[in-house]
Amino acid sequence: MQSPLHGDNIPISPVKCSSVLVQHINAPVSLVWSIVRRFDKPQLYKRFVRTTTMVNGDGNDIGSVRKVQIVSGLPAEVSIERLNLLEDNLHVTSFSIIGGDHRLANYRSTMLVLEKVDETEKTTVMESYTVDVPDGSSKEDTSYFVEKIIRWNLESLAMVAERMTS
Ligand code: A9S
Repeated sequence: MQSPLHGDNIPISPVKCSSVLVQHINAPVSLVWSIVRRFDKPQLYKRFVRTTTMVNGDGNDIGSVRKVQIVSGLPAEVSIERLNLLEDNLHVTSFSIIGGDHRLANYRSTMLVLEKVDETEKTTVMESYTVDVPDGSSKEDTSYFVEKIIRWNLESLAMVAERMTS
C-alpha cells in the first residue's frame, strides 16, 4: 500500500499514541507469568475474550497467530493477533493486532512481569502499548479507550492470580 504524501513527497506518518501501565499483584512472578505467557488462551484473564482459535502455530513460537472472538457489547467481534516475542527467561511477551473488524491499527503491546523490589506484593506487571490514532478520533479519546481496556485486563489478571494463590 502506498502511503499518503505531502506536496513535497514527504510521507505523512499517522498520529500515534502510546503509554505504559503498571499493576502490582500479590502473587508469585512464576504464577503471573504462567498466565500471561499463554498466547493461545488470553481468556484466562481478558474478560472480553469469548474464544480463541489458533490460525498459525501453537502460541509458543514467534509468528503464532490467534483469532480472538470478542464478547458482545464491545465495538468489535473479531481481532487477529500475532505473537512478536515470548521470552520465558526474561518474562517478556509482545503481540501485534494485525486484523479484525475494529479501528485499532498498528496496535502493539509489550508486557513485562517483574519481581517486586519491596516484596510486599511480590509481582509488578508493566504493559506498554502503541497504536495509531484513527482518522476522526483524537489522541485523548484513543488513549482513554485503550487504557481503559488494558487497566481492566491488568486488574482482572491480578484478581485471577491472587485467587489462585490464596
Ligand atoms: O487485547 C488487549 O490486550 C488490548 C486491547 C486494546 C484490545 C482491544 C479489542 O480487543 C477490543 C476490546 C474488542 C476493543 C480490540 C482488538 C478492538 C476494540 O475495539
